[in-house]
Amino acid sequence: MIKDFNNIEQLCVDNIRMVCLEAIDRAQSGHLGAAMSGAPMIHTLFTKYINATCKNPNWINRDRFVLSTGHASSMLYAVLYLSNYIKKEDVINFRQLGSITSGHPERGTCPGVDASTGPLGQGVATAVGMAISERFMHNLFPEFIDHYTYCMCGDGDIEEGACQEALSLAGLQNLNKLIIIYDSNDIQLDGKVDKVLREDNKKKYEAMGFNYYLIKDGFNLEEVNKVLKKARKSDKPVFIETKTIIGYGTSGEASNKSHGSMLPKGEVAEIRKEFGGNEFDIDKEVYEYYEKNSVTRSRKAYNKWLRKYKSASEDRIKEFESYFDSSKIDYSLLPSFDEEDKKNYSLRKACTAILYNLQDQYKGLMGGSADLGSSVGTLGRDGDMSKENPTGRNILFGVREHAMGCIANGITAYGLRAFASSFFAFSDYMKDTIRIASIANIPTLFIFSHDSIAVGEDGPTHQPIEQLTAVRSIPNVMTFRPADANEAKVSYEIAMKTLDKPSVIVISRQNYDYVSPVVSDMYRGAYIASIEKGDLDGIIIASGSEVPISIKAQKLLEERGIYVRVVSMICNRLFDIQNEEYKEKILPNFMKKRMIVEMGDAIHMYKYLDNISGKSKVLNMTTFGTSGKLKDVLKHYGFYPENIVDEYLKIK
Ligand SMILES: Cc1ncc(C[n+]2csc(CCOP(=O)(O)OP(=O)(O)O)c2C)c(N)n1
Ligand SMILES: [Mg+2]
Repeated sequence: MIKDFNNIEQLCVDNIRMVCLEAIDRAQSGHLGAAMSGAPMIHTLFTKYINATCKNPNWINRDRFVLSTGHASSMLYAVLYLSNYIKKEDVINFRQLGSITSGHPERGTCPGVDASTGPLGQGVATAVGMAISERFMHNLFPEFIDHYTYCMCGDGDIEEGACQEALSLAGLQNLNKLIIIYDSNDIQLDGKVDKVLREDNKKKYEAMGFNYYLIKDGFNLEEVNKVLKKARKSDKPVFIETKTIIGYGTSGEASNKSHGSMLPKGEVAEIRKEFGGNEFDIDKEVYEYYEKNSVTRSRKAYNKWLRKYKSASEDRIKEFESYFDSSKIDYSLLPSFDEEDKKNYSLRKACTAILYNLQDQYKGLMGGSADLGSSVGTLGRDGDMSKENPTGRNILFGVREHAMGCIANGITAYGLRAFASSFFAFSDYMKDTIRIASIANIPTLFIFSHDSIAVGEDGPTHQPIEQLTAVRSIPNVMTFRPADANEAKVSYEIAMKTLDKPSVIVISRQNYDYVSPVVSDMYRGAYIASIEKGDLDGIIIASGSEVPISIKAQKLLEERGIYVRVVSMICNRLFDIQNEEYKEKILPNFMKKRMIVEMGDAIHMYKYLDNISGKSKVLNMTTFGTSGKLKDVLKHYGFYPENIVDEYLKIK
């Protein structure tokens, strides 16, 4: 790279490239290839288009920017540095323990990062969620919300199902302020892209409902600028393919050697020597350019918005802000369920009533299902969201679970609140989206029904076994498995009030035949669902639909003069953080005789047993289920009161 002070924009791009190379070289870790190929696009976006300001990185009307190629994080950090979000030391400390410039961008860790990215494909889908949110809010508050969602992606992204699912939906929804910029550098980690992907992108994305633009030379800044300008006037979402060269200017140029490998020792210093200046130096002209075209330009846009915002009526502002604030929900207004209701409601129906009530009280809540809305009972208010009805809060995701999880995360990260739902067996399609929500502290609501082998006839493919363990294992996730409508109501309330992590609510398919009144102990994760009627002999710990079966077993034992307690473990993570006194109240230490009843893998329940005394029994699933009538399947695997009694009596 040679400096050309007569071409300031090129000088900016090359300074960015130089700093990226040095940050990666110093860390001896990172991905230089995509930073070299993507630098012209990210530079153009930040200096000409993106309105977002370090003065208030959470400005609600900022343009959203998602770097779906999270591995190219160094170039994002470089422009965030030049735009005053972060310091030079942050760039120098790239990928070091405790630094805010982590290997892949992390929302909440580094200011200016709108989405945690790295798992390819998901960034694009998350951006679709943000674009949906923008359109929703723009239609309600055009004076406050009017911005674009930009997303840079790469070959790996567009090969991913989640990305394709999301783009297909974005086309259908006609999200015309969504601009996807695809770094088409022909290379990915294992080699040439055309060994694994050969498609006519123009035809493909036009067929999906996009306007497609090709930038033949992605390093031609005028061309990049011209196309971006056009893209902003589009009547459809935009897919811009920019042809570039991976690892440009390095010895690994145009080959997969430059994807993530380190350059030979001394090469970066050589490039710097030729370029001029010292390590991590930025030319004065570049600072000045960014100060004017990124920092000041954006700050002006922000100040202009702020003036307009402040001049709006108090009522209007209050109404606007209510979409981003769920704290006004009055939970005492949620429906209550008594013995009578169980005849009228399946747990799913009860959840529909709860969810409707929450949406009626809080207009920022929206969501839907992957074509199972009426089956899971998770329907949004105000009609189906569409181009014609952009404020409809029922999102028909189609059978696109992976994208649905990401889109819900995008909506929730935007500041609204989304729920995403399906059958529990298919939560596997969404697992990484729950995981990303957790890492990024996004409180998305994931709602699953058909939570056990009690699905019956649909058989083992539809009967979750290990899924409970899977979601309970994800750090920072609240997993609720309510046994009845009132437990479900409490689960929803806790989930809605939990703003720094996602919640997973798992409910049964079958009708529930048990109703407990709401008691305050339910809010502590586990409570005594049915107390022993005499001297305590042992404790049965269950969750979900196994609670009522266990209570029936309790009654049978009672007839024999054996008194057990049934504990409903609604959310083990919540119970685990209660104080010792409460834990002792529910699971007294002296009582070693305990039994777990769980119609799935129960690994997270073992900790409530006493391994030393051996006075314990676990009735759970260690194999897949089988197809058959619900009753027969439960009988086959021993999930009926008489068998629980038999198993309990075996505890010595
Ligand atoms: C879901 C997922 N699978 C695999 C990876 C590992 N990975 C990171 S970058 C990459 C190559 C992607 O190719 P491309 O988007 O063309 O990036 P480029 O080589 O151009 O930098 C792979 C496989 C990942 N981050 N996410
Ligand atoms: Mg590539």
